[in-house]
Amino acid sequence: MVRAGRVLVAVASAAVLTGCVTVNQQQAGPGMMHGRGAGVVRSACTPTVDPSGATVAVMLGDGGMVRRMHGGRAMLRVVPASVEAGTVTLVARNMGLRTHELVVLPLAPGASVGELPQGADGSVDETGSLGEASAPCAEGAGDGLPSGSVGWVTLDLSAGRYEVVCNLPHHYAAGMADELVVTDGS
Ligand SMILES: [Cu+2]
Repeated sequence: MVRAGRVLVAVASAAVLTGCVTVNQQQAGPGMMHGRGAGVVRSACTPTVDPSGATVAVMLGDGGMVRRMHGGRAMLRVVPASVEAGTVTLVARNMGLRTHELVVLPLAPGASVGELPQGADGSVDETGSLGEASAPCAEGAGDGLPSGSVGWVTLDLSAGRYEVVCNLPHHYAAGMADELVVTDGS
């Protein structure tokens, strides 16, 4: 099992500035890796996490920025895929070009990710949702995470299997779902 602390460190180091400022990456010159203060090249937003809990990074992508890695398909990846029960902060980072979101749904025994029925609007039933991250540079629900933005949600998860999805129209069918396993830690 991967300790959540490492993920937390990674997330924290990737977001060294406070506030929520998205800077055009094209403004970054060759010195961007060395500069301090100047040349901010990413959405600078520090998720609020409980250091005593687990942190799960959720990468949201689509045919834009992840084309090489995933053939241009929409995708959602949860890392680590397993954490201990208790406080869990999911930090969603939209690496794609389109707006996405993160919704945590229970995964029924015997069910697999991607099997939920979709309505005529291309979304799945969110009944039983444990929470969502869909507000840029904020915790909880909002209107969606625009390209390059970060959102997060802290939940108290009991042991079980969960399906983390993007429930914007037709994104689930496009492959934006992944499994998160929560263990009892014993
Ligand atoms: Cu999406």
